[in-house]
Amino acid sequence: MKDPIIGLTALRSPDQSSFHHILTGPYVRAVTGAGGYPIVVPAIIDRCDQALDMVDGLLLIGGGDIEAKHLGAENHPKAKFFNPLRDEFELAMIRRAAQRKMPMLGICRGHQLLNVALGGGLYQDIADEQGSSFEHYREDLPNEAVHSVSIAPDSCLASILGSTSVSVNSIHHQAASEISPLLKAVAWASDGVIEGIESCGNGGFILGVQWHPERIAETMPEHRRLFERFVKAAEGYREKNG
Ligand SMILES: [Mn+2]
Repeated sequence: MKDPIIGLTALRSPDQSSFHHILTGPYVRAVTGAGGYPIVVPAIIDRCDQALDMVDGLLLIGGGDIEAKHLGAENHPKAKFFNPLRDEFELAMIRRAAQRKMPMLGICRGHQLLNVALGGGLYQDIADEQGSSFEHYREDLPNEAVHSVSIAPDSCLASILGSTSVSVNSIHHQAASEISPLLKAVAWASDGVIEGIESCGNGGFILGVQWHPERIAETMPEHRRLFERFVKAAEGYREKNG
């Protein structure tokens, strides 16, 4: 049987003359290592359904900040690396995938976007809007654990990781605020920043993590299990809908 196909939304190159769609290696390795076959889903706004028809699961990767107009707010002065087309495309893809009950995994920006797409809110800057002085933006140590996260014992996330606490990397200055009515907050840093959201009852599987498990999956095997569980959910989706 062929591997479940995982569609990964792409970064778009900051080089505005080339418009490359970029997918970095660690995402490809993490999905492949978990038994999935990764494909790049380019941001073509009027082809969302065509893209979703081709895949068994949707992985929303990391990237720049979401434009605040999607929150009904003004952009915070510290918000950066906007990509308006990607925002619109990913928000539309998430809403359509949710209607199909397609498994989704959101990483960093993808985790925040899952929440926003499904009706939740966003702190545009943790220090200024959430009032935490803990530094979550550690791009100097992208592949290393820099803080711990506590996980709700009754959550899917805890059962996947086999623990109610995990060490994570952290490359973000924004964070989920109010949680979508379709999701639950299930993981927190010690300053209260939400690091995990999920909806995994009734055969569905939506998981968002604020950290970058693809970058530490090889050194900290518990993070590999997030991809394994996601690919398994995609396999179940294909069996049901294929
Ligand atoms: Mn963090």
